[in-house]
Amino acid sequence: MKKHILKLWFRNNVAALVATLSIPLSFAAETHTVEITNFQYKPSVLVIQPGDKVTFINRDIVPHTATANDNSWDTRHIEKDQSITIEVRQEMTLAYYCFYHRNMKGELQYK
Ligand SMILES: [Cu+2]
Repeated sequence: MKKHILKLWFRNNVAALVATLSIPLSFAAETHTVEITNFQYKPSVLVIQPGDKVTFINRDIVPHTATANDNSWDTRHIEKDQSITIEVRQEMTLAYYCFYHRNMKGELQYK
């Protein structure tokens, strides 16, 4: 009886462990870069998958942000030649703008 329970426990937990490990291995998370130059996000539309990371680099003299249209995420203030990395989550709002320059718009897009 005891041996049976142990065997069952082992089987269930090993299966769970294998399942846990195989999820991150099933696709490789990528890190993408969006450069901000001349008051523009480049690329302005970036194709991503949940789990990926996006690094925003500011190449302008003035500070910028990348802020979700509904303000649910925000890089906040990015100084010249500084960068902020965010992680893409499934439920995330994909359209963003610059808090300081409202005409600056960018978009993340799922594959
Ligand atoms: Cu800006």
